[in-house]
Amino acid sequence: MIAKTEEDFNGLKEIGKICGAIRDELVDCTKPGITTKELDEMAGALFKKAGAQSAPKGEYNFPGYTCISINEEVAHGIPGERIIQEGDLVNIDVSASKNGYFADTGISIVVGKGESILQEICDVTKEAFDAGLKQAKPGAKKSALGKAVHHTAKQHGLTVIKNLTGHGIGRSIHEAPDHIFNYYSRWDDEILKDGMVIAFEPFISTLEEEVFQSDDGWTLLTDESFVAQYEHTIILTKEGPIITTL
Ligand code: M1C
Ligand code: CO
Ligand code: CO
Repeated sequence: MIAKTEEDFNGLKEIGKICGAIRDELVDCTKPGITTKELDEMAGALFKKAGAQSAPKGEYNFPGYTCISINEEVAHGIPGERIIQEGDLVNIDVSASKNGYFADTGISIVVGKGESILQEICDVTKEAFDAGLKQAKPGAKKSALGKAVHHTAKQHGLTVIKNLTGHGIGRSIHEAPDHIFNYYSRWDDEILKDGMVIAFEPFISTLEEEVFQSDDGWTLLTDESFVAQYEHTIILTKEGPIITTL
């Protein structure tokens, strides 16, 4: 959407704050021994308390309030009986709506002491997000974000996932602009607009550049790579970006 009114800004900020707080709470509780289902039920209770609706559940009938993905699972992991272990790479992705406004945020973390490459991809993904954010201005090309993401990955000897993208958001979870790539696409000539609301979510990978879908119909997997994601909802303005999900 293009945020225009005071009501738009306030509505987007309200749900952004809720999603950001729930993401942080889930990250704090991501310890060895807890199941992804237990984390997800916490999110369900927190959404209820905040008067928010889970976007995956409400918009897609996803079997969970949040998406929680471990190791070979890159995104859209279904919360269940899987027990989190020391050294796991865990992605927590929280998206929801309130009063018709949406927010989407996610982070990958390493549980306790893990292989150093795992912390490295998490750090580089955050760095790629920051590099892309610098390009996120009204009047700039949307493709500048992906260019910055891929450049950051390559600087660290890493690569990006090419079949997952960021997206427009606001009045629904996924809306125009449809794709914010993790690489430079020369066919993408879209110009970012004042008030445009986007969910920017770089995916940085140790090796493979594509994910594939699991038989469960939801989970997106890799074969022999580790992948990290970092996502915020951002309102682009002439005065600078407003991150609603901080
Ligand atoms: C690139 C994996 C896709 N919040 C989720 C997302 C995932 N993006 O948009 O960040 C969507 C959740 C709906 C199932
Ligand atoms: Co998300
Ligand atoms: Co998203």
